[in-house]
Amino acid sequence: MTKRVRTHESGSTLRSHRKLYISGKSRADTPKVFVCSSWGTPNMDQQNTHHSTNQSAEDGAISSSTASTVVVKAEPYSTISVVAISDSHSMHSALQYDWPTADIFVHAGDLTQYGTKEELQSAIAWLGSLPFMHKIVIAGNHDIGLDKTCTYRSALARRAGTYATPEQIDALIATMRQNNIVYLSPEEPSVELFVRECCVEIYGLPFSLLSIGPSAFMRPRTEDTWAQVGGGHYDILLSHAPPRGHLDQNRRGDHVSCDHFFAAIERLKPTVALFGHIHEARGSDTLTWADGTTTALYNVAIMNKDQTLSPLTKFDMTLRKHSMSAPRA
Ligand SMILES: [Mn+2]
Repeated sequence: MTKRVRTHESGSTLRSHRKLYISGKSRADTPKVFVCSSWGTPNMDQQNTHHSTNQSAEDGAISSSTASTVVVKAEPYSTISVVAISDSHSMHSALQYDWPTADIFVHAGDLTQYGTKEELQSAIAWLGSLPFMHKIVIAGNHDIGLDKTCTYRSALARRAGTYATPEQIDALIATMRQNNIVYLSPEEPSVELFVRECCVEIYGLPFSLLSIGPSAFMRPRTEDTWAQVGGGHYDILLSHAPPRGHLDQNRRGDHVSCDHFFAAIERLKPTVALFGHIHEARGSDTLTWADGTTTALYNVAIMNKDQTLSPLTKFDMTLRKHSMSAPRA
């Protein structure tokens, strides 16, 4: 796998934007193919329809007698699968999931309970052992040992280790990289994954609203934590806290989450938005926009009030293949 880094300006701050490719195949290496048929919506009945008269449909080889009717295959979409959880709170050794096959695994924050270095080391080792090609992780408000600015210290943390120094935080993040874990943070919030000829664009931030208790990456309601995302297209937006008004009700029934995350979803209209944090609001919902497109929302928190664990969330996404060129006139 190769990893490319490009920087681009977002507001006044340079943010790195990572590109990951499977099988060492870069975007530039991906051969261009041309489709002469119409580009309909994803339809399994159509996916095996080939519009070439004299090609081997299976091998995808170009076979045509005239340059103007070159056809490879009429499958402009692929379906990729995602498994997502959040809020494992150092209970990962208790997760007895029979992990399903999936292209991408996402953890939406709160890997730990107290955020100590030792808890994070354990969680990273567990993440590294999971059987997924791509693993995407953000921190949550409990993950103090990933936030150099957080001064909160739990009196109970001594049971779980010691808090990381800034240098040790860098080492923890380096360990994630060594374990093939993509850690999205305010400094490196986005990644492009190439899966089944699709480019999956993901943007993730760890923020939640300031409140009592473990307060890593917490911000006041007045701060627009999603201002840095700017414009652009993302298939998945990833946040520790939910968007306000959706899958964010606490036990009293109050909507307790982030206006700015909802505004970012409304602005960017991602295919999927993933989050956790409000454990009791676990579930899924769909937003339908005025143009008919939709955003699927998933609160993937797995920790229940009685410390039992919920099933993991798995879903498919149908995305346009990146390697397809626009149809010729
Ligand atoms: Mn949380």
